[in-house]
Amino acid sequence: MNTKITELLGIKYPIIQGGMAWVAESTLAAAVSNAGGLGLIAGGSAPIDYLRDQIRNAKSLTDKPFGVNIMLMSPNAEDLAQLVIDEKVPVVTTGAGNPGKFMEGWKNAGVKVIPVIPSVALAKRMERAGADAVVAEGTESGGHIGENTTMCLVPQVVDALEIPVIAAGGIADGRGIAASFMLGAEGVQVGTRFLASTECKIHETYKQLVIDAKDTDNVVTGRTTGHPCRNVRTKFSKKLAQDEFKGNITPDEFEKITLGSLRKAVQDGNLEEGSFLCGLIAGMVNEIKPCKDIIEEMFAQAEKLLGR
Ligand code: TUI
Repeated sequence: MNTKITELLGIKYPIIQGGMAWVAESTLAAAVSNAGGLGLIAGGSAPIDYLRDQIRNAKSLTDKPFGVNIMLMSPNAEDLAQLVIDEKVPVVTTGAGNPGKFMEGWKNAGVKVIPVIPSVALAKRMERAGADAVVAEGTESGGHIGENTTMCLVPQVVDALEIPVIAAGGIADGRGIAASFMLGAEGVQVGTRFLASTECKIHETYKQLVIDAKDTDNVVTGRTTGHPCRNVRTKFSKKLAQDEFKGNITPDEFEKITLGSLRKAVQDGNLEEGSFLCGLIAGMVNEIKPCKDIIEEMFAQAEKLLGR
């Protein structure tokens, strides 16, 4: 399945793995890249030495292209922006902010830049700044989200830009890929489906929550802080969202409660204090499989639906 994205990135299938903070490490990234997609290591707010090790480990696990996701709200974003240049990482995706100030350095170093954007306005700005493609991410996605949906955002971004658009948010099977292509996307970004992959190193409790989740088992926290975040519904996430809604906690208290909560979910499977970030499509994710099987099955279904 050749598209502008497979050509741009030199990959077999037009699929990139979501840059999930704390989740997307070198083993998962290499598995996705080895299966013909583009694996990503998430910078999150991890220390630079750890990320350098992760990048080098991915290089030892795959000879295929892989990328790094830079979460722009991280205090380490500037150092990581330089690290990807020093380590000659071929692709960068960015999230949770505007990467404009790093663009020139990356472009000069030959790094392909794919910002994740939640709106047409930001997409246009990214194209003007020299982005190679954008990920148009709908509010169905896990983690930090915008307001617009994949169905509405993707075609509007496609119409507004010349560069290729990758659809994200709510895609976990071949129907999601086929639908994205119908909306004009040239590729897809998939996060939640890879949480339930054999190679994903998250705590078993996290994987089981994703597998068990029904369509409605989802909660958005952080609406009062301006940084809404989509999670699996647990007692913790439900109470947090309710307390926010009722005005029972201040944004400062919210920050204190959620500090370190991603790590507590991913590493400890801590149901009392962990934030299990996850997209709305989790209800359709019911089985743990190797990344290769996930990707091949998704594209076999998509190709059939698209009549290719
Ligand atoms: O970034 C993501 N998803 C994430 S980041 C993350 S870690 C985190 N945890 C708590 C609070 C915040 C982050 C977990 N999940 N997706 C891409 C994404 N980017 N979604 C929304 C945006 C975005 C928002 C505003 C991109 C640009 C933007 O620009 C505002 C501006 O500066 O103009």
